[in-house]
Amino acid sequence: MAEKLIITAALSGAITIPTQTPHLPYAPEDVVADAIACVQAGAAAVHVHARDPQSGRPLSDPDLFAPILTGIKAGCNAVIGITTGGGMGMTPQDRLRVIPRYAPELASFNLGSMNFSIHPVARRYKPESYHYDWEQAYAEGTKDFIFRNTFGDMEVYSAEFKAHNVRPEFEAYDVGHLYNLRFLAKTGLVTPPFWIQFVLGVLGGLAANPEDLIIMKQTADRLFGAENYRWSVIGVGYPQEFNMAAMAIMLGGHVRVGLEDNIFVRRGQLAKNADLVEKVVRLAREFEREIAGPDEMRAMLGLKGMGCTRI
Ligand code: KMH
Ligand code: ZN
Repeated sequence: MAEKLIITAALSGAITIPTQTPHLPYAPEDVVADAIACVQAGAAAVHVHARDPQSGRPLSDPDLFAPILTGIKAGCNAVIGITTGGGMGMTPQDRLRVIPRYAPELASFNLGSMNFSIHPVARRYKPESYHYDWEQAYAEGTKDFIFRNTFGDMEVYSAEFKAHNVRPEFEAYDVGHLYNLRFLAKTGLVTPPFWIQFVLGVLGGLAANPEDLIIMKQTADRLFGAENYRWSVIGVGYPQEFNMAAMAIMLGGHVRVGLEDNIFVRRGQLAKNADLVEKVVRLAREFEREIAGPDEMRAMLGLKGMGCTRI
């Protein structure tokens, strides 16, 4: 019997733009409301980015996270994972500031530098149809965006995560990233057991298809040993998000969904965050996979608990 399914809700991210969907939350009260609704729907964890509350532009100012994090803590017992991936235009140093500030239970740790683009999205919209003036340049600008996570950066990140007792959620977009993680482990910078997100479907990384998911899982099994890591999958786009979710449910992995990665619950039907979680819960029921609550996730991953954070 596979262990209980951990569902993470990625609420807003830094890639989806407000013009794509009216349901994208960016004002803190909307992000908090979505987090609570997702936990009620079956999510154990939420993955949090911050944006300008008025325009929805992704920003890295640690102060912007405060009302979101305290609101989520007050409203539900979700495991809160904070991004250190940030968004376009943010330096690795900017992105890391949330770690000493909040010392969360969990934070993303991206495993390599890469192209990371949504520029094809920009082609779908006429210049006059954007809701905010930053969106077109942001989306088009990703064509030349290098998502920087060098070995030097990862060394600094490893030390900072350790210093503040933050559990890394390793984000692996390609097979090479798993080798990078093995290198970090070999040099003693990080220690198993690992919690890894296979991020599939980003333009610049592997695709969200069954073959690539299996390659990631087989490579991780070989490099780390199946007993030394747990995996979850992000399928970017629709229907990839749910195709990958179904595979993870079958294969004993875990699932992340949310408007950060996909905006549709059915073809052509825009979703709220909780709709995406509900759909995964329905799929899991069909496969008789039980859902883990936040405290069950804490026990499974050995997380330190909200009481040990600065939230
Ligand atoms: N936007 C996702 C594809 C992070 O926040 O560190 C990857 C992500 C990275 O969630
Ligand atoms: Zn993210």
